[in-house]
Amino acid sequence: MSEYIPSWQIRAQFCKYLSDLYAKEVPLYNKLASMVRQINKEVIVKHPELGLNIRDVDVISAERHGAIRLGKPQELHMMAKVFRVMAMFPVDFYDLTKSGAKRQPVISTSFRPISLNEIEKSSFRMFVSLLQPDDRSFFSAEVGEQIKKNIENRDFFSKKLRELLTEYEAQGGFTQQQVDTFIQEAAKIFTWSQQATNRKLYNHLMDNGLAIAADIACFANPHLNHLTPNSLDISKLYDFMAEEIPENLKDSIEGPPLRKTRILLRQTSYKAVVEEVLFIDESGEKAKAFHKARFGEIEERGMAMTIKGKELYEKALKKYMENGNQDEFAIIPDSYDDLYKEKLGYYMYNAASQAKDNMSCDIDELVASGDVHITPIRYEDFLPVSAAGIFASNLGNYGVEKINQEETVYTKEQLQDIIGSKIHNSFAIYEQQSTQSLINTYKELGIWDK
Ligand code: OOG
Ligand code: NI
Repeated sequence: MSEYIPSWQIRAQFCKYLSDLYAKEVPLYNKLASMVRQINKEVIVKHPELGLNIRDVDVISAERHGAIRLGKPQELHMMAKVFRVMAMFPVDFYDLTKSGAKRQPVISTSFRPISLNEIEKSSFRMFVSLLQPDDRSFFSAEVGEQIKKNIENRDFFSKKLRELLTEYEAQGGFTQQQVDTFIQEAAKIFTWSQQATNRKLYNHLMDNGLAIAADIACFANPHLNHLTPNSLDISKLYDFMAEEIPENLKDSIEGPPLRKTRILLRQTSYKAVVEEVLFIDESGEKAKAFHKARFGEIEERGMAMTIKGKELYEKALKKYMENGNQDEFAIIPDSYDDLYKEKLGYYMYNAASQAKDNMSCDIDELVASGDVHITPIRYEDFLPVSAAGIFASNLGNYGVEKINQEETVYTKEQLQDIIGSKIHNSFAIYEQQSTQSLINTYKELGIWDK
């Protein structure tokens, strides 16, 4: 037996460490986390059909994701190595320079577990964005250079962490003692330092709707900007937040509206808290200022959708963004059977009967006859327009509305080169999971070898 700790345990321990750290650093987040647990408890009691146990409320309410923003390619390259230890791999490419009403000068990916087994054990993931200071539709050449210069020499990966990563590569695993040090050292990257640099650049960026660039370029390390516990009923929790913390609440829930069937991802947040920071300039001169970066978010995950399903969602979303009418989403059927029949969502297949003679090998017939059960696969990714909405509201509605100059083209390949490995395609992952369960079901029903 290997003495090494399985990666899912490192991921779960890391998530818990960050959660405790963030709750300590941001009292409002601590309050949010307890509100999440309270509403989840109520849902579990009221809906026994969910098959959830009240004893598991802490696990059910644990964080599903966090987010950080990086300033330069080397930082992303190193971060990817840190995530690899926790079996968190890049999935999907999000270009936020072109998403949503307020554009942001970042491109992003999500580091997450990929296999169902890993996801089940700990689904924690991290949304990671990389600033694009060379994008001339956001920054002049002069400002772009100032940003780059300001972070040129920063290095928030401790010597100990680098050593550990080398050891990990050589050994292929970590002992619990190494895990403890790894988590402590990795968590340092995500802490809040209160110290900022280059007040002139900071003010310039803030004055020009580029709060995100200020948040990235004027601090020594990429503080965790939010964590997101899992909610079983986000609409109910939102109403509760409206009673308890009304002054901080984002004014809407991102994603699909409330429906009978849960699809994709619904999320909302309380807005970033105002925190005092101390600028120390080159001359040594100190000045106090206030910065808004750290917030708390909640999410409720539903079914992963096929390419066809997501296209339908995007079509409805586009219209909704134009006219504000939620009825636009009615083009997406609201029953799991219809979603299945129209091939809009991904499902796992399970044999519900014994192998019989003359069994059909048409999966749709087997589902209709009840010989095979289907269960929706949960969506594990993000939605670019929702992400842009979350960014904007937490940056005090900052963001650039229109790009006047020629648009820069960002590609998944560019981001892959920086990361140093392939960025997975979420559709392919869901497709593979669904197909594998279909094959297993055929085998169980004796159809496979016929
Ligand atoms: C990330 C915003 C995106 C989400 O849940 O869509 C995100 C950020 O603010 O850095 O986390
Ligand atoms: Ni988020």
